[in-house]
Amino acid sequence: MPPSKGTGDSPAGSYDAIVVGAGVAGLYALRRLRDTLGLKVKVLEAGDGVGGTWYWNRYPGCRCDVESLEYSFSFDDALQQEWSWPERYGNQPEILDYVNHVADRFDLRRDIQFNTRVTAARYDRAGGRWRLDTAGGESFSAPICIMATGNLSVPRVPEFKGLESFQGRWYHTGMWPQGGVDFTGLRVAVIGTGSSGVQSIPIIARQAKQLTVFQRTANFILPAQNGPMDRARETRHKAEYTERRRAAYDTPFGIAGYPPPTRSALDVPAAERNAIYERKWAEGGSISFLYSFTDLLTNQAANDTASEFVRDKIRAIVKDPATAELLCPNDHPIGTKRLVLDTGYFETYNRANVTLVNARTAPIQEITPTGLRTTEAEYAFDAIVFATGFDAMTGALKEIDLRGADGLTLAEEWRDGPHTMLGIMCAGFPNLFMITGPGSPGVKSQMILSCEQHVDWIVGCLRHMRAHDIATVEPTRAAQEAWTRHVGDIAQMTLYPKANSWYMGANIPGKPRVFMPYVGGVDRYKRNCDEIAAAGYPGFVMTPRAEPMPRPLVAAAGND
Ligand code: NA7
Repeated sequence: MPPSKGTGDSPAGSYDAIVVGAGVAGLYALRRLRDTLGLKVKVLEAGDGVGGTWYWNRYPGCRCDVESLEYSFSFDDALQQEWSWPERYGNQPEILDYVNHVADRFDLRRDIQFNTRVTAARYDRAGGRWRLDTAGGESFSAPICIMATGNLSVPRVPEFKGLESFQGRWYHTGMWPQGGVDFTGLRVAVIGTGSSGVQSIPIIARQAKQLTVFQRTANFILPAQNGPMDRARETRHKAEYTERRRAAYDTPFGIAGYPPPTRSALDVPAAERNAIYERKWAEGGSISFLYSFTDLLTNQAANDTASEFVRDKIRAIVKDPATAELLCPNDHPIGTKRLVLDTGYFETYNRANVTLVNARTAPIQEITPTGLRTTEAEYAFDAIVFATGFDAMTGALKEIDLRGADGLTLAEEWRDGPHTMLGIMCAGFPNLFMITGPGSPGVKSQMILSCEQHVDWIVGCLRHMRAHDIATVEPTRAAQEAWTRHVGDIAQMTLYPKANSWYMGANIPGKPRVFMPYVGGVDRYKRNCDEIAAAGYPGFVMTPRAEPMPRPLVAAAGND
């Protein structure tokens, strides 16, 4: 372990730990490493503010699909008791306010350097340090490096010919201008109907003169049933917060309060089954719906019953039958792509100024100076919105020239898909930790809970190293490959690999088709992590420090 805070003579740019990213993961890592372990930490952040995903995704309608009472930090009871969310689901400005409040409340900003994009990270085995270079030409070094770079942080605009020739304005939902965009009176195209498209389309439709939506794949979309926070429910929830947060770790998605299903969809008569789906539809939310029956994500016939229920809903809402049919998803089982929660999405297609175009049968060929051309027609637009997603899960890590002890880059190591131990570490990359990396349940869970769980596990590991005079930790190749195989094996037991999703890397041309998240459940995953820690980290190589650390090590005061 590196020395405790305040050793005084370290050169500029030299720290005990460097954290890349000041989103929820990076902020919590800073809080724990600095305030619990007493380390000298620097957080490097590309943006000019905290918040990560919630900092960049400012598109209209951007909202979390996990309820706000759940989607928040659990590490400080006063924080969770005092913060009050206005609605059932937090929207982007509210969540960003919350993250800023956390940064101020715990005095985190003083250790964050904004407007600093990390371009390279190399490990020097002889010196036992990571050296990070930034786009601005600065260098930082530390024995410990934590990549809190996010799973949906590299926005992707498809490589359409002619984009540079477009004379109107174009936007990507994940790089939205800070001041917002006014589409009043404009002819607007939205390309993409994932969560970002579905959330923004109803709002853009209300402003635009004409909105044309280009849909390549119809998605399963459920009503969020958002509304003002039910204050009685909030009071009850807050009274049970500690217990609820603990119970969340015993659930597959990291969210407590949904009674686990007990029956197969196929064991229930059709009328009763539909009544259950109807109740879940009215209740709102995705987990509740997927929890209708035990086998919606593992049995195609069971899944078909839920898929057909949703298709019938679409047919009932959308008045034009051809548009309704085009909006009906039919190429993947429900839940195998990220379920989208909406507010008034399907109703939007009943507006006279909204048109849906099938970009599957008529793919977009090029952007023109005045709009775009598909294989079938040419369209004129004043503005184009790319809601085309992200190079998910591996994009941000592969974008950095990240080289391990043997000089190989992570991108080379992951040529055929990500190989990780627990989604937290990689063989050959000593003391480099990822928060919610591929191979962890991160994106399939309540993300803040997973960030906290990963950081807590890392803090436990660093404490173990400090107690045993260990200089470096890294997983063995054998353990890493066993874990990576296990992640794949679990996925194969489900319907998930049937969808061309960003979980599979399918939205990026040339990206290996590997199912990246761990879908064995947060509960099973956390037990596994805890058992590894309790057993002294089997599957990891711990290299002793050449010279024992001077004692005593002074840990700063802070919560454990
Ligand atoms: P997603 O879910 O990856 O959605 C991207 C959308 O863009 C999706 O509908 C894609 O169709 C579409 N797309 C991508 N490239 C093209 C081209 N070339 N032509 C037409 N359409 C295209 O990203 P989001 O930002 O909406 O959501 C990401 C996550 O954020 C979401 O899952 C939540 O977890 C929050 P495709 O389906 O690939 O055919």
